[in-house]
Amino acid sequence: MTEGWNVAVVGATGAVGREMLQILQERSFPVASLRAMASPRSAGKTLPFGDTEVEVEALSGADFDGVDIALFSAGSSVSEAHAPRAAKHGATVIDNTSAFRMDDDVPLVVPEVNAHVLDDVDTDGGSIIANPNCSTIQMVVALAPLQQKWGLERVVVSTYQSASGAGQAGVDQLVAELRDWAERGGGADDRPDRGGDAFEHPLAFDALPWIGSTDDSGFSTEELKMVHETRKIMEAPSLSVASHCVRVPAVRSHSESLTVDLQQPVDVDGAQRAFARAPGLRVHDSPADNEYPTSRLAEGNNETWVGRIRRDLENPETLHFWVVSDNLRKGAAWNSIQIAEQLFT
Ligand code: NAP
Ligand code: 3JM
Repeated sequence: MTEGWNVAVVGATGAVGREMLQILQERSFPVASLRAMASPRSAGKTLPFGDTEVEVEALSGADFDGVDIALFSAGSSVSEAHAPRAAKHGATVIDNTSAFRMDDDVPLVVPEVNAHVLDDVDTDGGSIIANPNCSTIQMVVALAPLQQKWGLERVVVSTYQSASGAGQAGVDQLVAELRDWAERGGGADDRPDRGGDAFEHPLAFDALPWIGSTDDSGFSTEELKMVHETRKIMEAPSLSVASHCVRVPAVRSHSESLTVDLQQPVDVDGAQRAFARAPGLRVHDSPADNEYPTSRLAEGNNETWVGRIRRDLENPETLHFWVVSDNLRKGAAWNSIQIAEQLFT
């Protein structure tokens, strides 16, 4: 390996980590050396990286000496335990977990929305930068052009989140349920009747209105992340956000229905134009031709797709629309690598 940066991917064997390796290659990110880290279970395994392979190290025994960029994606408790250590050894940490997102001194970044907060980051090492939750990221990409042109009053969002949002175990549970269903006969009465490693209930043939844990508010942690992270990224501390997060049996990509009250009347053509001009967004909105964003449309690409754009029947200041993006890409790996590109290339 040649000129460039020494990069470590923590959680490299996971759904997000594998996507990180893929995107580093796709983007020809200047990687001088690559280290792949995961749990001791994976130590010694190899992962493909372009034409080569990289051997996985156990994070617990790994030092970060010489690492310039550490991309963390192994859960919040792992980041809490190891990201400060990596930063102390001189790495710039880009963390995909919820561990540090709401810390006042940690930038929470979606480059299309608030790239300017990266201007103050010292790339000589020691900084931690947080990547938002997957559901928050795609929502703020779509809200940003509305905020700029019409101002935001209130956001109501319902999510339809894919199994891969719960990592590889989520995909594995869904696939196992469908395989068992087919083996049991494949009829309506053969549906799975108990949950698995990733979800408490069967996900196949159902929708589960509960993601994460909760506090006394009755909202789930996933819903609360969407409220608080959105306010921080959009620099709108009193923005009204109501969120309802639901797991659905899609494999990849999260979908969201949004109802947004604006500060001024909006027209559909103007909203379409504002979305179409906004960075990272693609409008796909011709329902009469069956053109609207689906999880399959978004899967494997870096775009955030918007469609079903319509003005409220009663209130001219209210816009309804549908937003879809690949949770493992823009919702995680791609957003992190965009941050790395902005800081280091
Ligand atoms: P995943 O498929 O379950 O992968 C988890 C990764 O973490 C694996 O590489 C695993 O290594 C590693 N890991 C687990 N425990 C570890 C430990 N004690 N020490 C070192 N490594 C450990 O999950 P994922 O979907 O990739 O997500 C990883 C994290 O990214 C999430 O927990 C979340 O904080 C964040 N995130 C996920 C999404 C998403 O849409 N999935 C979006 C945004 C952020 P082994 O293979 O060795 O077990
Ligand atoms: C998405 O406690 C945990 O490790 C939860 C892991 C997790 C997170 C998180 O909180 O970091 C799983 C799926 C997220 C996220 O992006 O917020």
